[in-house]
Amino acid sequence: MGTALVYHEDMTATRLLWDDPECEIERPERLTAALDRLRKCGLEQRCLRLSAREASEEELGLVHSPEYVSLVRETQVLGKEELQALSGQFDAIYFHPSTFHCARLAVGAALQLLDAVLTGEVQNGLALVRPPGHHSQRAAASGFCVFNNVAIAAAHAKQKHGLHRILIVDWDVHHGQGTQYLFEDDPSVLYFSWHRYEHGRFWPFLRESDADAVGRGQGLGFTVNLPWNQVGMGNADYVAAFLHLLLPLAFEFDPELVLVSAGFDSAIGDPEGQMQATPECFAHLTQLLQVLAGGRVCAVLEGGYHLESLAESVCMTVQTLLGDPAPPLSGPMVPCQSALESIQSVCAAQAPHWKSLQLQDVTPVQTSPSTHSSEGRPPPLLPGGPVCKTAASALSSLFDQPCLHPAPPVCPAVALTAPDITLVLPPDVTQQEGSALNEETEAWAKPHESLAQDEALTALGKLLYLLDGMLDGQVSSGIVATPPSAAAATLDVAIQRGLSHGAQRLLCVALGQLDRPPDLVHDGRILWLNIRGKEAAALSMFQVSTPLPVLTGGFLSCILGLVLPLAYGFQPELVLVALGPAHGLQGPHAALLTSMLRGPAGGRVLALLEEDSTPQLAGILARVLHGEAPPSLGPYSVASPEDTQALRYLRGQLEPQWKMLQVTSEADCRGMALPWGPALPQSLVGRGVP
Ligand code: Q9C
Ligand code: ZN
Repeated sequence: MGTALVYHEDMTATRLLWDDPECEIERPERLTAALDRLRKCGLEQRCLRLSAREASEEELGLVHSPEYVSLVRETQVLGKEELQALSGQFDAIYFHPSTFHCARLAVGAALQLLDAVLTGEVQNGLALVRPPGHHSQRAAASGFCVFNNVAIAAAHAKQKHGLHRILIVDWDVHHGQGTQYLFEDDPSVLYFSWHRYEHGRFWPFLRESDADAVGRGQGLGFTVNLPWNQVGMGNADYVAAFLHLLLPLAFEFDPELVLVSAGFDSAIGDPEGQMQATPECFAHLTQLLQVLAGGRVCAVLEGGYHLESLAESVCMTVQTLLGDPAPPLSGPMVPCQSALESIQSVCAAQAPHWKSLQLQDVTPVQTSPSTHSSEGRPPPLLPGGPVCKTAASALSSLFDQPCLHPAPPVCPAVALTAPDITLVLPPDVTQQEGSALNEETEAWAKPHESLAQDEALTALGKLLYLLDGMLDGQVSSGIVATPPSAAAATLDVAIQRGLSHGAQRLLCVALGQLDRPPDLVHDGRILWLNIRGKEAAALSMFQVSTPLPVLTGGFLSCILGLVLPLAYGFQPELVLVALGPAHGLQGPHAALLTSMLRGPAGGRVLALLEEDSTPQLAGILARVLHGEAPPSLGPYSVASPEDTQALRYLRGQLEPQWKMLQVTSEADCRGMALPWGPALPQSLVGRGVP
């Protein structure tokens, strides 16, 4: 349905006219750098370009007082001295004769984007604006922000479009206190912000930026603050915050629209944030938000002061809005101690208001006194013991292996044998069909009795084409349908083929009656995850099974609390999702799972279905693999006690090895039993271990 990019060159006009080290970072080049990069990457050309309009004074009045609007209007005619004097009355603010015009364009851009999305003209979009908005309050400018662009957009969405539930995700590195104040008693706007806080020692130095500020009156629980108490937060910390905190709440809230206060001062290199998240991380954050609200995501620029980092992060965001798979994240996916403490304290503060957080252990943690300097990345978690150390080192040695070809932007292929489903194959895959690979297909099929019949063989042939296409980087994702009796053997061949092609890490998510192939290697190249409805068991860190929860809350906590943390920790080159016999998954559930597994695998997901699955299921999976939003799961229903127990049990088992599973800090899960000990294959032990 398309992505809008809203902009107006006039927004480069406002600038600092005097010396002020605090304000000089907010400069016109921020916009031109971002736009230039979007053009160079060919991304601007793929968007629907919209020229920003000025917001009306009535629209400004949705959140600002008439007196404040008049005050800003009057700055247009002031001289430099008067501008400087007035600016001094606010915190970290400069006015320029063009500021009023620019600030109205910034609000107008956000509104235009919102209207385009809510009328269905586009699916999502980004407004590239200056000045930013989230520090701006009803009657005050603050932190380079004059009018609160995102807050006005939210108020407009309620008033003009009749929306009832709007999620604002503020990933800027500063606390959007302006937005918080404007909606703190409003349950129709869920405001989530993470921000550099350092126990209150970072700007804007507010007590109400802490985790225990949860909203007031009717709005209790609808303000969610995640304070970062150390600098150096990185990809693992951000993704963990989304998986364990934001997304559970967001699914329970079930927003009709997602507004992003998209500041990129939370990215690596930024002088304000001092954080470590790479630009690719914003592709993942965007992708994670796109599963909400039917994919209606409106991102509006806030901060971001390192021009390179800003430009690249903007590109990552737009590329993902366009539906391209997120590039794999670099670096070990291990959240730091301080991040876990922060996430945990938010869970504790919010648990009374959200069912989705009640499954987690909510005992508040004591913030441990910092033993290291506040500069630089906090040291990684101390391993819980020798076992963890071995596992972690073995895993990191796996990551040293060269990567496969990167997946192409979007190029899914669908290979189905059922006649009533459209066959969509990219030319390079179809052309080879029936040629040399047929012999190879037969060779692969030979050991498997269930692959003897024609139908099974045809499906296998298609699977092998697709798989090779994916491993060579020609095709990003695919769907293959097999006869039910051939599902297990086909999956087995897919795994063997992947390994023989040189795949170093293959994640296999098997649903329904599909057993782990008996002769599978135990060397850590395969993470086998069976969601099959029997019992929760971790036979090793690479072999996990869990019951399939039936209620929405259980299903979501299984995906967000187990499957995705494992997948992000494993960083697979390829994911096989196999919907086997009696998988029991409804279309929307299967779509959500498949859609979210694109994240950790750089988009390389191969879905295996049974031939007699409905054409609707194949269609829905083809669409999510193409980057479309999965359909809504419907109203939230809480997880069953059994589901919660199973999840907790598996977490307890696997947390020491898979750090992305942690929501409690290390101290809390120490002492959990590890019945299977190190369970590391001999071939891995010692590899790359100092
Ligand atoms: N060195 C936005 O990112 N100065 N505003 C903080 C700490 C104010 C940031 C000084 C920063 C305002 C939209
Ligand atoms: Zn900021």
